[in-house]
Amino acid sequence: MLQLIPLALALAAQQVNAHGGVLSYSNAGTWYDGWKAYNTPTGQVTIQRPWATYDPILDATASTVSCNDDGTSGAGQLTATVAAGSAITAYWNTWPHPYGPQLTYLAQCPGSTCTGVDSKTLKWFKIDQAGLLSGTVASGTWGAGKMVAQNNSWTTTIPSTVPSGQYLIRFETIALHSLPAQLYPECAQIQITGGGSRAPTAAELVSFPGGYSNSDPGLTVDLYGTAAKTQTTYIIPGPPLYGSSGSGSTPSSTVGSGPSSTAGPTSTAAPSPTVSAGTVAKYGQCGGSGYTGATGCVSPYTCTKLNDYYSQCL
Ligand SMILES: *[C@@H]1O[C@H](CO)[C@@H](O)[C@H](O)[C@H]1NC(C)=O
Ligand SMILES: [Cu+2]
Repeated sequence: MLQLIPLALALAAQQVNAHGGVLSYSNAGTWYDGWKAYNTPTGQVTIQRPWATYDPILDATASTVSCNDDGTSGAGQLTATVAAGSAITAYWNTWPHPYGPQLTYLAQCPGSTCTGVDSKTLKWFKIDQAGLLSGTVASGTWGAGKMVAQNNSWTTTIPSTVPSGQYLIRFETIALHSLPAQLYPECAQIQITGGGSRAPTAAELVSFPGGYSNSDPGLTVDLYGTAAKTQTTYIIPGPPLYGSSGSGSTPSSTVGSGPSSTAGPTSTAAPSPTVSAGTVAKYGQCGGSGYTGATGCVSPYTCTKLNDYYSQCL
């Protein structure tokens, strides 16, 4: 019986260590500590939305899938001011799951602040994604592996074309080492300044929950099956990337002419478009190993290789 106590403690510790979330952010030299999920909510003051648990979300349609909590803001909720075109980095704990995609979304809040706005009521658009970067589904390098390799962090550039305003930014890593897929999203409140005039098109907008379904190919891929040994493609879940669908100035109330014909809650299995020349905004991704989105930059920018994984319109 005496042996059971240390074993139970070891298992409990392992369970916490096995998962986690976004613990902090940085932007333009400013550091932002995040919410501490296992501390009392009382007195917590942070730009991050409260979140409940280090455990994964195993149902892609769960009510918690927008921001890993009930969607509400904290009592001490802050908002970071972030310039359009600047890079924002999210930092995870020492991350144990290198097999799966990395995704970053924005959602604009309707009023003068996101504080008090339920994240489940917002429309989200994807500004960054990295799926299978090289190799095969069984043994290749994934976006999450890149995140682990770069200090358990992921840097996203706020597109300069995004309209200024109040937003939630949702960083997400998805782990595919076991099924159902494990979703780990966390959100922070930002005010984007100096932005542009390209609202996301209707085809680029989804709700969370709603943006994923449990049958999405990107959430049901089997890393250990025979097909995975030769498969070199992977369909990242969610809507087409911001800037890849429809024309550059289509307002969000108009249905875009992009490849995803509907943006309804269950229409999310659509893969990112392969080619849509001339639609990627300045600073948007236009190439890189494993990248499957649009490759043409809006005038006058050209697709510029930054490294093997990332080319950007500059
Ligand atoms: C790595 O991440 C930690 C936070 O998890 C941060 O404190 C540290 O500055 C980062 N190191 C570098 C070189 O960016
Ligand atoms: Cu885990």
